[in-house]
Amino acid sequence: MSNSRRLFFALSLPDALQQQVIRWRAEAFAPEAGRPVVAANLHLTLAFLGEVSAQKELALRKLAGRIVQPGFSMRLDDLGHWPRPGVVWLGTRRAPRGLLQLAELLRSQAARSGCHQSALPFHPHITLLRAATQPVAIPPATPGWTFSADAFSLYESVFEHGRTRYQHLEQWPLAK
Ligand code: 3AM
Repeated sequence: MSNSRRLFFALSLPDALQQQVIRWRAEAFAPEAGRPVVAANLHLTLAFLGEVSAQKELALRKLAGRIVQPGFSMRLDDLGHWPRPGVVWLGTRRAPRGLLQLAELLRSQAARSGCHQSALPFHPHITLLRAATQPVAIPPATPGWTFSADAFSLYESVFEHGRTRYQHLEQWPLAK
């Protein structure tokens, strides 16, 4: 499977929001809480595809290009810790319908194309810290940023030189 790639659909965070989040994170969490995700890697995963052949990737890109879904806004007003995967995350208390519909569509297209989909319900989140397997003091609140999504993207997860980097491959607009 040498020409397969590890892919996922996600929402990108605007650069300004990435910078606000990492500045706040440095104050809000102790250094030993976990390994901070670098600013450029902050994203909200919509559908994880796994290792995908070039042919399947092409088919999934075509399907993504036909999606007509409205853009949406959400408040990033929720925080949590999943000790088992060791993830501290930023999320929303009220996921907008547009977000849930988009994720559902991408996940069902992926499943129909043979990409195994987790049976766990979709929990929209932006991973802030990894390797957070010990108890973490979670701040009582976030600054309550508003995140507006007007597009979604396909990314490749590349592991090289001991690091994971997310390569942006293609973006599709959400309707106004
Ligand atoms: O950073 P988050 O949590 O949004 O956890 C992985 C990351 O999501 C997730 O895909 C994103 C890009 O790597 N991921 C990795 N393996 C996965 C799997 N087997 C997975 N999600 C579901 N099932």
